[in-house]
Amino acid sequence: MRLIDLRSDTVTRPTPEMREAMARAEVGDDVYLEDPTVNRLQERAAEIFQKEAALFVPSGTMGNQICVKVHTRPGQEVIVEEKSHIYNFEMAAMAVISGTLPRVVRGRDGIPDWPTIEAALSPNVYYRAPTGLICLENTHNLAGGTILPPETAHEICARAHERGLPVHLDGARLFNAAVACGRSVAELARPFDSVMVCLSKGLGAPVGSLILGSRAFIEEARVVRKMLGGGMRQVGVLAAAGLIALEKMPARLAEDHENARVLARGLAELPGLALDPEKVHTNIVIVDIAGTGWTAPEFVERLKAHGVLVGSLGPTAIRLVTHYDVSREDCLTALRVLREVLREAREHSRRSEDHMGTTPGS
Ligand code: TLP
Repeated sequence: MRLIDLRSDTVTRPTPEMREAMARAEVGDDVYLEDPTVNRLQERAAEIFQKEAALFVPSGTMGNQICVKVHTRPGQEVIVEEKSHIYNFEMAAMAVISGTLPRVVRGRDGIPDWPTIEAALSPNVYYRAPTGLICLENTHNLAGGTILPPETAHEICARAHERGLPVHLDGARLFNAAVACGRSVAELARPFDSVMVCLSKGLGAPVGSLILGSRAFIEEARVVRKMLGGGMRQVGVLAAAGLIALEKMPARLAEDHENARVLARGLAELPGLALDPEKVHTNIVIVDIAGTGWTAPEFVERLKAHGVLVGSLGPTAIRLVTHYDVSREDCLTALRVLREVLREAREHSRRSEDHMGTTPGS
């Protein structure tokens, strides 16, 4: 049975063009700054994002954590949104690696506003840990791929900079945001002091993320990357795929967004599922399944038995992510499977109610 894998856009496999480029990549030792393909990827990324410099890193998590470390010193607080990846899925790395304390704020659809952030800034007194950094996320994963409005980003960064505070962007899916709101990634990245963007999610590269920032920032980031064991050698084989991800793949992300909307509209019609399809603007669909009577892990197992893989997020939420390796046809098949599984569930619960004599009138 062919599986339809909607767990994440991280599952995408390299395209034939990427594999070809990987096989042919010119390489050197990148710790000596001598890998021509890595150098080309970094230069090209800096150009596309209109930042002074870029650094290729093994993962989004390492990219985010290098940025936290370069921006802060131990004993400082970092403002993060309560559902952010940096806070929920990076294993307390900012505490372990940077000695910093997350100060959590709540956002609407993952997007905090400046007054909320301002209220969480540390007062300027010696017996309180000072705020060292603010982190934002675009698109916001756990909020369902929501887009950080450029105006909100500008406002937060401008106010933060007035106070001498840097702002980091977890832009793992910044290309999705750019395509969905019709702006360039350079424009969305402009107000931020550092940006992390992933090549290995919707853009389809097998491995790798980039950090972007000033030349001085990237120099320091390279030192921290090495300290964390992220100095890579003939890594041009990966950068070659990254270059194709960067140049060619953004153009097709609109297709993933349209597939996600098709899924969302279809799911919203199914009994027991709750979501607002109007809120789906990129490639992530989060659905509350409390009304089915199943837990998310049970529901995920049922779907898996029918060849559809989705992710579970907490006790009653599931996540479906569209990407290069799922077609419109796959999405329609997944919807049919979901409808069928939910119908079986209703029949099952009706039969057991009959059996227990709990059906009204029995
Ligand atoms: N997200 C993964 C999981 O870790 C949840 C996924 O399947 O979506 N920032 C954001 C916003 C992310 O969504 C992710 C990965 C990362 C950072 C970390 O990237 P990696 O997995 O390369 O360390």
